[in-house]
Amino acid sequence: MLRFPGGKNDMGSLIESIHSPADVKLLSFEKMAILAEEIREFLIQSLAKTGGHLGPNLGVVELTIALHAVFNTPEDKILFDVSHQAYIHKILTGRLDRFETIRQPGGISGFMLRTESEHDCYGAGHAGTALSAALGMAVARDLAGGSEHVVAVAGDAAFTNGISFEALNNIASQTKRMIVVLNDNEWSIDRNVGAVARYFHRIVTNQRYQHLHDRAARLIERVGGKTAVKVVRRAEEAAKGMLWPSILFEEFGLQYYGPIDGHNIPVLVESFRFLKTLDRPVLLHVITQKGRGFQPAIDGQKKFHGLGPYDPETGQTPDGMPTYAEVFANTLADLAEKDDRVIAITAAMPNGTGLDNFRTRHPKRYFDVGIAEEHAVVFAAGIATRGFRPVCAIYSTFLQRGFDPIIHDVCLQRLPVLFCMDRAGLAGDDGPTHHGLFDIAYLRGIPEIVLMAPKDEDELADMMKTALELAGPSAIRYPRGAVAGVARKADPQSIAIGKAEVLADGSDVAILGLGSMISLAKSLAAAIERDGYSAALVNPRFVKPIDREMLERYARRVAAFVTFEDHVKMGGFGTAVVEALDEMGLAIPVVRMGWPDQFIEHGKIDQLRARYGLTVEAALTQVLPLLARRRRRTLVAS
Ligand SMILES: Cc1ncc(C[n+]2csc(CCOP(=O)(O)OP(=O)(O)O)c2C)c(N)n1
Repeated sequence: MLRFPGGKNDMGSLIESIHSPADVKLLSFEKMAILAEEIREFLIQSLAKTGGHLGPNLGVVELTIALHAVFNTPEDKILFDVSHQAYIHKILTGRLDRFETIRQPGGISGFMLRTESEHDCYGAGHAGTALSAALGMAVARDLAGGSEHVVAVAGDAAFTNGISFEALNNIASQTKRMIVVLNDNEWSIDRNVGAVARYFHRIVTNQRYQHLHDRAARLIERVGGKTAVKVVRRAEEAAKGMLWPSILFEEFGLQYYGPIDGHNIPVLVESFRFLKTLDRPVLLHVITQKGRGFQPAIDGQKKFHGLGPYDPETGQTPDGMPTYAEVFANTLADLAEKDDRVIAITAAMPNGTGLDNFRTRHPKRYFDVGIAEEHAVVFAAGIATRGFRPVCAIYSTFLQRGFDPIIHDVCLQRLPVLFCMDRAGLAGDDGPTHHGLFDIAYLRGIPEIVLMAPKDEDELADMMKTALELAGPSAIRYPRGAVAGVARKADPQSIAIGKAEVLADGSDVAILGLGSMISLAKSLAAAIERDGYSAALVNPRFVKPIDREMLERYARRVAAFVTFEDHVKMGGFGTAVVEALDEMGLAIPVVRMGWPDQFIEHGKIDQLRARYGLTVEAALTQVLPLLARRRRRTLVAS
């Protein structure tokens, strides 16, 4: 029997009877409404244990039921932008029995995953891809002479993203059949921003639309669910009556329908039935409420966008340690008190990056540009040309979107932009779309940039101060979550560029732990010393410029280096050490500890480190034979 721990006992029968979209199609509108309520209750109870994107999913329950009532996946293709709101799609496509494993080690993903189900036609995790990928599928269908429908579901915030507009620019000239669903809840993670958000808001609040919409919706509800041809035709007419010209989308060549109530199943179903008959690309504007059915999520939109476990009655979450994001944002706000050239820029992540705090203290020097990382970087470059000190706070994984402008706009022009990369390292539950495992590799090869990683929160503040004093570009990477918990100085101090910090000297092995990996390096040093060897422990601080003097000094003394990094080994910090030693003509073994050349699945960080050998034990098995060899040689020589 079903899983409504603490939930309503009389619920659960319908949801359990849904094994595939075919089962949804058998339901009457009344039954679909009951199913929607069961799914809500199930999500609230289940995600309370696993965590996840509760708010976005509560908003699209009816929308997803209606999509599966009308379209036939896997033949028809339904894409979700970001795909953090695809939980109901997972439930309706045969994954209810595995749902409680979502985001858990070995369990189903929190995002669409092509390898997980034939119903997941396209994987995602980053925003703005659904329209382009859907257009690709529509064009491929047209070339192959297929007849399937392609539906892209994208949130209002996806339309703050350039890729969505690049796709819009192409859709009408490249296919005659494609459906875009604009899921408009007026929220990104924070309030959605910019002219596009204001434009959607004006449509939704227009009085004339309200009147038209109410009339049409009443008619559809009266005839809805009845299949007699005449009645269906009347419903279609009513759906057409919802046409409300939107200059923006019409100019792009998409016929615009809506806005319609995204919680009204009959209206949604009839609208989709009508839209699938059209031979032109269309956009259906659907109004939904994020967090619907769970008051704490409605009241706490930002928190419930995505979160860890919570109390399913009250929405309370356990108190946590301060995070790197908080230290970053408070430090930046402090530095901005003393330096009015400091500007903070976020790409739709004021909450996650901590910049909410900066906004409160320096509202005029705070910019949320929407989900527009590429723009954020070029925008920062422009600001920097005028003598300001822009700081782009962007997660490591999302800054991948800004790669070209970091080279072309920032570094090539040697502009003093600081990139603060939160979530650098394994992200854990969110999985491979969100792991920040590539930033060293993509930044290290760019001339001019200074790249740092602090061992703790106090050093993060020092590095920020140092970076803001530089004449050129810089970047700081720090991990997700709780800080190390060290004592903080009253004021940050500048540090010497390109100088590592030697925490303990030693003569047999030099262990370099980049950033928060210093803790593994420390444990390895202790384990090695227990075996009677002398280990130097080094906090490298800088990936670039790397401390060659320190490397040379140890290369002449020790039998081996060990490098630890929360990053792929290929192109990472350990590679930088190997390259520097090679360039200096110093032949010495380097044991590189980092992530292998493959995508790492979602899961708990400790478990994944154990699985992939990013552990003290794994390092020991590689380094001890090297040390023993030298000891044997020394004994023979003496
Ligand atoms: C490139 C990129 N930048 C930032 C994010 C972080 N992010 C995840 S969901 C989201 C907001 C999505 O809002 P919307 O598309 O309107 O969907 P909603 O959650 O409101 O349903 C953001 C900013 C991301 N996934 N991808």
